[in-house]
Amino acid sequence: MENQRSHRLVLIPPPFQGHITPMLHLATILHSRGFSITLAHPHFNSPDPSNHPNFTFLPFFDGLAGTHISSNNLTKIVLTLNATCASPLKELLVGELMKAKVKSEKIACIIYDSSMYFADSVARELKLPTILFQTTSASNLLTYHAFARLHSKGYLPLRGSGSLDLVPGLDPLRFKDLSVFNLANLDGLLQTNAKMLAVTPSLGIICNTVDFLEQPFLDQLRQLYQPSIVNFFTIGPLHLVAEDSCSRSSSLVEEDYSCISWLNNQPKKSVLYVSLGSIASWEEKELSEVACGLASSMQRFLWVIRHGTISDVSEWQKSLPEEVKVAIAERGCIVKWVPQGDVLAHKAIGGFWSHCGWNSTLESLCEGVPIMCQPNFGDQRVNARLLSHVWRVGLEWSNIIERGEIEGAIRRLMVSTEGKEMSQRALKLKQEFRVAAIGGSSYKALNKMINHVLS
Ligand code: BUP
Repeated sequence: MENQRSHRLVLIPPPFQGHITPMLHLATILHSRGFSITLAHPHFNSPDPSNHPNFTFLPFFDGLAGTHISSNNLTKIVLTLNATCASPLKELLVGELMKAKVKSEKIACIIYDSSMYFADSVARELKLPTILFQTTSASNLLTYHAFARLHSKGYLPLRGSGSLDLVPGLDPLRFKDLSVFNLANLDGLLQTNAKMLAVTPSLGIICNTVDFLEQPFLDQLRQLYQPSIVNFFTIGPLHLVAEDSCSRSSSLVEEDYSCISWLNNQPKKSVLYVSLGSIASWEEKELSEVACGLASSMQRFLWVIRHGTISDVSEWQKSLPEEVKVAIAERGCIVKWVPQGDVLAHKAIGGFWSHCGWNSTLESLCEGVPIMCQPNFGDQRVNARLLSHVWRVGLEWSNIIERGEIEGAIRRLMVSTEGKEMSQRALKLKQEFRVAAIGGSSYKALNKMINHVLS
């Protein structure tokens, strides 16, 4: 293994929590398997190097200073990164190649996030092998391929109700399940999509998914990419595969562990964990409806209201009806950011009201926690469809942010037979994930990938 330390991998994440987290898990796994690791990352929204003393962190210029990340400007950020970062990255890699020569090291591979597609041609210019890292599900990647077809047939923009047989096994997909539905920046998305799908990484694609979970979709992907890409390394869920490798925090925000003490005092499977992830959030009026719905559901709840969601959370709480304040004090815990892995693994958690980001989806299923689906944008809607219709561990409901609707959905998830059946199915998946990660398909795919990089 020590000999392998002379092989360095350069990993390139974009500045989004949902992409940085799995890439750091991947880095942790590969470091534990003997590689030296460099994280070459945009300056903006970057991870804290002190949490990962074994890795070298090298920031590069990105043109994003002062940007606020929201679901509305993600495509613009991706376009900016791809227009701005090629030269800074090239300069950085040339420097790394020189250092490697002095240290008798070899840069074995560049592993770039799919949204940092510019990195492929930079690496190619420097004659470095590449792997593309796909952080979304295989099924979602199939929908991205379908967008170009829809566009060429004049289907886009998609508006109104309707459905399409787009991905066998996941059909029909309703218009509203697709990230191109009702989209303001459709041209931007199609542009990034086309470029992302056109790259041909020389060593293959890593997918943060698992064979048993997405086999029919992975088969379709393999067919679609032949003959230009033959290697799909399905080595997920990365957080589970990384568990034995002394995984450290990858959060861009400080985690509040007080919620774990609070959970320790709650009965088994009694708490609903509520979070819309790192980007989406509720407006103040919606927060009040959520608070009222949570209160009248009579369930215990742990609720993430991220910093900056509203200007003053304690002032807002004071404005709530008296019985809701009492419910929050007696049965609720509100925090700004949680250690989500620890929360979902806690025995007190019985359900997750989630935006269905892919990381959150995998993290929840790996702990056998069923999901009340609240997808917002991007791949989240396809993930919600998978959860509710394919694996049947996710509750599809009206998604109307009104207290009565919310109360009804929470009760369905937490106390009804329907919810209990979802919970049982989720617990079965939990076991299957462990088999895949510990010696099973994901472990084998990881070995295959490592051999491929070293050969
Ligand atoms: Br909120 C929150 N703690 O309090 P997704 C999130 N996370 O650790 P995204 C915390 O952020 P998309 C918190 O565990 C997950 O790994 C969470 O990633 C962590 O959603 C990550 O679930 C969030 O993929 O949107 O990034 O919000 O990926 O769909 O663009």
